[in-house]
Amino acid sequence: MIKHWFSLKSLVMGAAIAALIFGVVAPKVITNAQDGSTDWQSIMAQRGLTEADLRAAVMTYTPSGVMDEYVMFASAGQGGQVLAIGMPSMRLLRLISVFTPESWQGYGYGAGNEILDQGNIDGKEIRWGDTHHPALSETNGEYDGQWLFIGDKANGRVAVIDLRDFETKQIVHNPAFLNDHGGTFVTPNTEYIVEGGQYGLPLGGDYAPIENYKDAYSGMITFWKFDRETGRIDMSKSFAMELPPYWQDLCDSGKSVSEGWVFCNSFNAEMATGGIEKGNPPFEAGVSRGAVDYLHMINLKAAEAVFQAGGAVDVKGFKVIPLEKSIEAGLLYLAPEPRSPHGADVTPKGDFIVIGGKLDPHVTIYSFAKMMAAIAAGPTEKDAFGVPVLSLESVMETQVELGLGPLHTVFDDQGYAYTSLFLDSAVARWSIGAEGYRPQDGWKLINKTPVQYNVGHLAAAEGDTATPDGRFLVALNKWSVDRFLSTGPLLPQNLQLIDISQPGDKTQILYDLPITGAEPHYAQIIKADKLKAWEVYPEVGWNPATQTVDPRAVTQGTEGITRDGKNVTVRMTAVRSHMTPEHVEIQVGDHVTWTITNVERARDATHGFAIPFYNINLSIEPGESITFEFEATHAGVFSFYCTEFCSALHLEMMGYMMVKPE
Ligand code: RUQ
Ligand code: CUA
Repeated sequence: MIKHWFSLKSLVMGAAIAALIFGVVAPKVITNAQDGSTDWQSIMAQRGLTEADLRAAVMTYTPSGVMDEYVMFASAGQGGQVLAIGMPSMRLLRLISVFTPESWQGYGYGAGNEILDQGNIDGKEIRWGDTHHPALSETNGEYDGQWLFIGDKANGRVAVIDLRDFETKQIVHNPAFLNDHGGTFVTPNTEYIVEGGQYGLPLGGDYAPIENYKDAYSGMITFWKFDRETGRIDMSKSFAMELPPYWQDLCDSGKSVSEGWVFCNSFNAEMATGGIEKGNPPFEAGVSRGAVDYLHMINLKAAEAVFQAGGAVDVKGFKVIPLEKSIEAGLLYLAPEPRSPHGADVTPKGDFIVIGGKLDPHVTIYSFAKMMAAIAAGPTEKDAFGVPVLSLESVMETQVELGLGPLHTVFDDQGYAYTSLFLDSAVARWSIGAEGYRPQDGWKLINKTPVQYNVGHLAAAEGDTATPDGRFLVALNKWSVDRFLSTGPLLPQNLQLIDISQPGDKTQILYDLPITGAEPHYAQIIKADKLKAWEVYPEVGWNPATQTVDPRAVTQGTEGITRDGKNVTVRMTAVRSHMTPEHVEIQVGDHVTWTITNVERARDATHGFAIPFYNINLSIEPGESITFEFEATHAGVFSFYCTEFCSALHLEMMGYMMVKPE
């Protein structure tokens, strides 16, 4: 299917240009004596590679020691984590554990437990998440490389990751609601992190019979106030809005002209309640019965004012603006969307909102200016709850027919939009026919790039900013089927890197990256030079939870074990290739508080620390200090050791914890 729109000559030139870009020296061409072909030509022939393949290789190959230009942060679905992937090499750089314990990073095995515990709900320990949509922090509508946010669809939680050390710092949960989907998205200066709901539920997690769905169930959107000073979400300044029990789905924040507004699609205006076993229409039919659903337009600026003026009520300790209040204050408007919509994506200039059609071959483009005019003119319709409804004609700019199953749309620097076509397994490139984009082309489909297979989201380089970079697009495909060697019935997902640097129908798949672990729903791609990650922790004794030196940190020469009744304190340092002390003698019944400080300053000199049986496993990065506690419940001799192969004498980096019987 790949069009050979480039010649061998342009390929060689491309290689030369790539060599210039990547700073590599073009290799000396070796001629094969037998047939006169050059070395790379015979390799091509041997491996059955085409010119297109070679072009893809040249565009992605990144020699050892050469850094990638972009970093993609992808969710890791029901694995509860986030992946950092270098682009264009598609090298996996880091897994960041967020909602799920992870032993390599020592997350949840003695360290990180207090962060995981922040995500407990009503005291119930929850140790996984379904991560969907990562959002990078923004300043003036541009990624600033400081923070990353990610939502947990299953349990309605949001996490904060600090991009100085790529570690999770906070997990929050709105006690008024148990699931989400339309998050996370940030406002252009990261004042708020938006967490949209998904399935209708009774507020506050209460019980209500499903027969009372319309009256007793609600939708929800939460606005988490982010405090850059503390690097944490401020619960006391965060609030939510009750919405009708339509299934709000994907949201996006307005930017530039539409800054201060938030847009969400929804897909159960029918308020279907399922129950196939009772002879009711199943959800899949009931939810798509009607001809239209509702785009939600939320005036966040005005909602914030209502919340600050005391217009929210308390639901399980969280401030929620009731639906009646939102209607009265003009915070919420609806507009019809074609049946079974998905995705809500704001164009780079903030002037249009694109909604995919799942069961409709079009994307529908809404004009923000028309929305404002229609609101000013006064909506004539209301929905079943009294929410004003703007007519489709009054707010729609146009529709573009793309193909089967349009879902999500991202943007580039050439005025093109890209929409994933789930049923077609393709990426549609289409032109935005408005001023500032591609008025010369009008609103029209340009080409479709087949992808393998069942594409969900797309991510474009700097794609959710006010000024996307273009160049690279990634299709996040749900199925890989025949793309990789078989790993049994459970197959990886397939992330495909696509070259979008050329105009018109010249798009090319460059690379397939199988992702194991779980499904990366969405990703954001940031220019690598915006990230300013620490090489080692700034000072020895650093506590990543507070991002300051921990007063409990241990310096060399001050190690030791002290006892106060049943409370034992172990103060330990780790450095290649020993831990001090090496003998830890305690008794059954002791409560142990154990601090280990990695006093290394060398980059990458991480030590692990495991105590068998006691379920302790830490990753102590250079400069880091970790304190963990446990009860000495079992007598015996336990060989603790470093789990990172840190030095030639790594195997000797161990000690004995001797627990005497009572
Ligand atoms: S949406 S299923 Cu991002 Cu297409 Cu979650
Ligand atoms: Cu430290 Cu191995």
